[in-house]
Amino acid sequence: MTKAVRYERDGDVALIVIANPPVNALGHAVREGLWQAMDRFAQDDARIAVILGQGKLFLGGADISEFGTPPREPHLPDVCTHIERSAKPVVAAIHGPALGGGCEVALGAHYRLAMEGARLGFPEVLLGLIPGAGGSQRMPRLTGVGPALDMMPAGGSVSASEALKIGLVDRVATGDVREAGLAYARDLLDAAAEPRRTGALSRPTHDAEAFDAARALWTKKSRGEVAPLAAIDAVEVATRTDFDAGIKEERRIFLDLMQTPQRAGMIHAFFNDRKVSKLPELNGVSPREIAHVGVIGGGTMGAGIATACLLAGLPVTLVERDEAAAKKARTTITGNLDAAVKRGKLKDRDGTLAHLNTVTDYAALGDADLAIEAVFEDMGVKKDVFARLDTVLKPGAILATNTSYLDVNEIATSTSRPGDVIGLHFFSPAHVMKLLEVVVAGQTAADVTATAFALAKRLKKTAVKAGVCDGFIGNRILATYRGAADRMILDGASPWEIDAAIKAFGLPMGPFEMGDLAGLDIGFMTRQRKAATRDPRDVVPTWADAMYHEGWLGQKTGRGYYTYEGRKGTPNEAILPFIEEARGDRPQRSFTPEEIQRRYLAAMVNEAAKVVGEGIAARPLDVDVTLLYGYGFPRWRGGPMLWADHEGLPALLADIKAWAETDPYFWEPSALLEQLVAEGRSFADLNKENVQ
Ligand code: 3H9
Repeated sequence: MTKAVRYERDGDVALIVIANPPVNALGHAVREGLWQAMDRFAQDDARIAVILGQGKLFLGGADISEFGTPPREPHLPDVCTHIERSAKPVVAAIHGPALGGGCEVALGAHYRLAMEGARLGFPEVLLGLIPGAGGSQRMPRLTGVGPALDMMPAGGSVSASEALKIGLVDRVATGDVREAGLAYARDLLDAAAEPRRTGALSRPTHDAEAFDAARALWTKKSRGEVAPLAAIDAVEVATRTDFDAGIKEERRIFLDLMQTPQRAGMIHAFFNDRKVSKLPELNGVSPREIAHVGVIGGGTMGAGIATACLLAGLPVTLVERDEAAAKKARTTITGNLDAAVKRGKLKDRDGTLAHLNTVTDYAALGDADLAIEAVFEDMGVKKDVFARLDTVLKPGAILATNTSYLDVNEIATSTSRPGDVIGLHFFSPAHVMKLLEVVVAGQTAADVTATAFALAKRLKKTAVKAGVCDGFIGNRILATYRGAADRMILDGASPWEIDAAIKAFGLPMGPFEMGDLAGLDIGFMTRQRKAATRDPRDVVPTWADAMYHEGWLGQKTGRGYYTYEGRKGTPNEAILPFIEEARGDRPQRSFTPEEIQRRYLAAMVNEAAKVVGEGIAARPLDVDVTLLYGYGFPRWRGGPMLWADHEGLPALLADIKAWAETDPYFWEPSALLEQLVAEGRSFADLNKENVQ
């Protein structure tokens, strides 16, 4: 037996306990230990075995850190089959998550008990894979193809009671998992229960309609991601072949996917999700306690932030300038909560709403531990709000601004406590979007930053630390790749070609569709704001100004780069004369989708390298996470910095330098990129050097 698996006895019952913290991942030692435990069970006089996990969960799945290394025997599919072939009955007693390979071990057992609070699921597609240890063959045999098609392409999971309903488990219990597992085993012994092998069940019925519907849905949703459709294929295999052949075919698909860059991209993203909050400067720093949040401003953003806090169980006091605005904010928040109920994210709307206090007097914030300002994006207005907050907030309270580009250091000067000031840049809609940029200003105290990260976790958001600059990490990089798109228009590409190419790359929207959705007045205002400080060599999209003056502001006016009927847009060719005028006698050329993608991505990466080089982002991985969660960058590509590493930094820099010959201002290479190329290093190397 390995250290990771213990074999114990309680009377007639063998207990096989997996103890591999933190998540009982099925690494080599666990697989070997499970194999040996099953051998021992076969040989001793125990009459039934219970497999369970030690700690807070059953099994977190295959050990992801082993992916990409040569596989070592015993392989997980064989371990599951070894369990299933046991001549004596085996029970899986599941508490907490049983995911991927963990769920497959449970399916290898003959009986399954789930504790309340357990979750069974197959998240493999979120790693660019499919279940690879019999899950796609055993689950449909137990539940029929419907639940498997709901779960596997989505990487989803079900609760204990849902699992019972669909036949994935046999019993749900409460209390201690070991006690419940023993009790179930004894009940099975009393009933003289025999081994019941899922692999021996008959083939699930092939439901052509269900497969067609699943393929149609995932062809649309997956945008170039291959694993969801491969998961559907694997489930279909279960309906067409016998079990052994099905297992072989599932393994083949799994191993093929293991070799893909998509798998590498998804796993890069998985580990970055966790690394992003590990900052050396926060080691040993305790966050402040947050029990009451104040929000200033109840527009879309403020109401979204208040909703996010309420959904996380935090009482909110929202300050608006008058009764009418406060009432409107309450209505917006109520609507947000109603939508959360509809999406199944909230049960008790009224109870949650009872934690909202809408007021017009800052004095009501006296008890708040954190106040988040979400008022009009203007330095004077923000400073006024912060000066007022400074007078009413108790000592130790945190003053946060939701600004998306303004200088947080300057905002902090309007208070007597700059150490308590921080930027919390939420993305709209704030109660839905996962990203939170934590903007750490010059004097922000370490425990204030730690509190921001703790808050993000509580709000179920991914926090990225950013430094102060115009646009921080995300919006600064966005401004640059939007600039690349504008330059391609001047050089001969159409907005619609650019949008199509960017969507083909895997983003949900192209830049011009995005502009239409956000409202083209926003871009116009930004250009106005920057006009005074704009470098004369910069390109101004004069056609976009002309569109603004026509009142073509995008979806909200029914016309922008596209003309809308409902949400569906068709190219608005009436903008072409404006574009022609902007092009003047500039030489024109055509662009292939690949050329468009390369310029757009190169601009993104070049600016991102500047952002890292200047210390605005701590590491390349912080940029990857920002673009993934805030800007729709396809997760299966891992992020722009991983994309750049795959493309090869020397080739990318060579392209940037070639474009710089005609447009040296825009394509000025990042010093960091040049340095990495000169030293033969990659962004991945930089990540490794800067991760704890
Ligand atoms: C699979 O099973 C394939 C099979 O079908 C076929 C095989 C042949 N491996 O998330 P946390 C680390 S594919 C290795 O903060 P939580 C994680 O990096 C796999 N490491 O905890 C972190 O490390 P660190 C399918 C893993 O309590 C630490 O554990 N399974 C794994 O919030 C704590 O993680 C999945 O996709 C792993 N499988 O949530 C499940 N999982 O402390 C992925 C975690 O150094 N895991 N780590 O940063 C999860 O969803 C969550 O971790 C879980 C616990 C819900 C389990």
